[in-house]
Amino acid sequence: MPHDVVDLRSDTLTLPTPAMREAMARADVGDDVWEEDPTVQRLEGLAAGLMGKQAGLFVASGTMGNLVSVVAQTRPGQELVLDADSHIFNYEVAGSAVIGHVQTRPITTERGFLSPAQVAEAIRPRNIHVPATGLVCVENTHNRHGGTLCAPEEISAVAAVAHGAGVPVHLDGARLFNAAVALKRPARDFAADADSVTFCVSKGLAAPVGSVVCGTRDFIARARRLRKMLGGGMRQVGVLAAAGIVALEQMIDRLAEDHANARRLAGGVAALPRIRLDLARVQTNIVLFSVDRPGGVEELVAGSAARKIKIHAVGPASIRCVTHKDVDEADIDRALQAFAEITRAW
Ligand code: TLP
Repeated sequence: MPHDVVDLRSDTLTLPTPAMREAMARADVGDDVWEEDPTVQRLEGLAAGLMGKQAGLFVASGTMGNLVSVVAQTRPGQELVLDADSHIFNYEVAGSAVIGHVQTRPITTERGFLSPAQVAEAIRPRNIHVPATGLVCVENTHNRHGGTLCAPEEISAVAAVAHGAGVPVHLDGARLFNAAVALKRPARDFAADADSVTFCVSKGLAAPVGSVVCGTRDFIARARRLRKMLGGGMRQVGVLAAAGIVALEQMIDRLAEDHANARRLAGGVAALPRIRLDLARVQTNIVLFSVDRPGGVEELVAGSAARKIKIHAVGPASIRCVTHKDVDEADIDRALQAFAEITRAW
């Protein structure tokens, strides 16, 4: 059955699979605030195993996972070092500042990843005038840089510098499995030197809700208290965790299809007039491009919508398309056909 609407706005729009619905209906549940939900415990154990960490914590969203990770590992008045285009800095409603009383230190990078030298330079000296550096964050894959990825070794190199200064590292791995599949490396390699890691089951892995935070038992105990403080202590939430288990057991390997579709889309988009797209940056399931024509973004978004293709402007001159399991090759070709019609006169 061809899809009526082709939705390229985000992989968060994926619908749960029939296997997920089935698992949700059958899930054994208990009160998770009492730590009595067996399905949540299974998901957390599975996640911790995949990340090579002692423990996991199921949270409502990537935003909540990042927030509890930041707050659990910093003290008020400390500084959080991160890329200037990071999700935490741009799209998490300043939670680190509001809840954690942490100052962010955004650093501009070329493809979303701080180099070890940049981290070394950003870490504050001991000095009565300056804040202490509390945490370094890495985002992989990188959303605002268009799904770019970094290798496990790059994270380890950054962590070595941070740890040398006594500073922990958090990995915002909302789309970590996309990086793992693209580089054919186990997810745990990326998390090896991160003190905490968050990944989402609700994006390309297609579960309806949720992320898992992983780290040491002690860190997870602190994160659990913070989750409760934020109102994220959920009760018979095994019905949601059940879908997360299916996501981890069945949906990781197929991310390769999304990456192939992203390359197909990018190849077509790059050939359109007045479009700037760096094909070397199309490394996973995100296609980011800019439109070099006043009003061009609006024309493309509206023209696509009129053809039942949903795309998303992420800046006055840029558009992001995200591939996922509810978009197939035929949908990509339909989107390319629409873009060609809209830009024909450009
Ligand atoms: N990203 C969403 C939007 O918030 C922009 C998307 O559609 O891409 N880290 C990264 C790298 C993310 O891309 C996101 C979500 C999050 C964290 C937050 O996850 P949620 O949406 O579950 O809070």
